[in-house]
Amino acid sequence: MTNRPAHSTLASLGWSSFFADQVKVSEADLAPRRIASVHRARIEAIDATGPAKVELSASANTADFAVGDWVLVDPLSSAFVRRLDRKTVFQRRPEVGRSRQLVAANIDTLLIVTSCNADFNIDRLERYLIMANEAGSTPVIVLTKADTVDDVGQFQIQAEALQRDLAVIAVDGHSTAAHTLLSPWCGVGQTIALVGSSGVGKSTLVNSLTGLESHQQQKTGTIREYDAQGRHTTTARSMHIIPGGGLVIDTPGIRTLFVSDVTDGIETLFSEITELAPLCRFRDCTHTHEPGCAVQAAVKSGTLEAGRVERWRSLVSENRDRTPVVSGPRGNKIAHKKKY
Ligand SMILES: Nc1nc2c(ncn2[C@@H]2O[C@H](COP(=O)(O)OP(=O)(O)OP(=O)(O)O)[C@@H](O)[C@H]2O)c(=O)[nH]1
Ligand SMILES: [Mg+2]
Ligand SMILES: [Zn+2]
Repeated sequence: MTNRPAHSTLASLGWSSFFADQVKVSEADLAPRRIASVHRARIEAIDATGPAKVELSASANTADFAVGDWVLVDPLSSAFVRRLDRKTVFQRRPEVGRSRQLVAANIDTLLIVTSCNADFNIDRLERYLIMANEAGSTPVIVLTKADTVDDVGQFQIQAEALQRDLAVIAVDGHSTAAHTLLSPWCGVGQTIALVGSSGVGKSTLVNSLTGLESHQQQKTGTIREYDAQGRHTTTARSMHIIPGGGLVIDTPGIRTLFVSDVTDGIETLFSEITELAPLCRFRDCTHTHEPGCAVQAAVKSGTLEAGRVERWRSLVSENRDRTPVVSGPRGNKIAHKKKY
């Protein structure tokens, strides 16, 4: 976190009216700071002058903060006052019964990173897309290690077919061209976050984007030859300034991403299915065996792939099984309300 934007302003760090509007008149003397890294016992931040402190009380839990959060602090003591509401948040529930883990907040674009090797997996990408849609940020698929395959086009075609209007780019993460390819999402004040399995090249991309000297770079690690799995080199989430504009958040590799707590992220991924549903004869059609089912009709006519419908069904059911049920006066219902 050592680069500084050429003209350092809060806006170049992602500050906007969305956050400014939350500051009350009585809070005008407080200083806004953006969380740049979260550790077990402390958090680090940044403001227009560079790295800045946020002092938490002894009882605070750093797990309540996400990299990318905006907080208000006392400008003299750096004592934490409050966190501002998030514009977007990427979070995941690692296991049923455990609380959700904050991966990154206030991100404009979520870069789902996968490599052109054994890591490339449709089922995995669909899960990332659902959780990215749910986060409220635009997903982009980044195919790394494009330099290691003869035909990157076959990966690109499969990835583009996953969701309507999905941007897919192929890169050699070591090359300076990676910066140019990602520049549409790295405008001044824009925040991108990199997520994906260990070893796909997230930190390698961060280093290419920030252009830092080797001693300041994110550590990168080797992968196993036979299955392309990395060794979980990155262990903490951190935010870095991209010279020329934008901020990038590096995250540790995720072993398995489960779908849970989703309200509309699945519908966005499978929009061609959800758009047909109102045309089915029955309002509660499950699109399996019902007469007058528009989804099954589309499969029969060849305009919709049967595999897509199967994957939609299985992801809907995974979401149902992994989302905690809150009991209320009107009986059990799924926790549907989005809360950032
Ligand atoms: N040939 C090639 N190798 C790459 C590319 N991107 C990353 N690598 C290599 O892949 C390995 C893993 O890269 P990292 O950047 O450490 O991967 P990561 O996604 O940060 O992994 P974790 O921190 O463990 O989650 C390193 O040996 C990199 O040099 C690429 O585009 N092409
Ligand atoms: Mg890494
Ligand atoms: Zn139907």
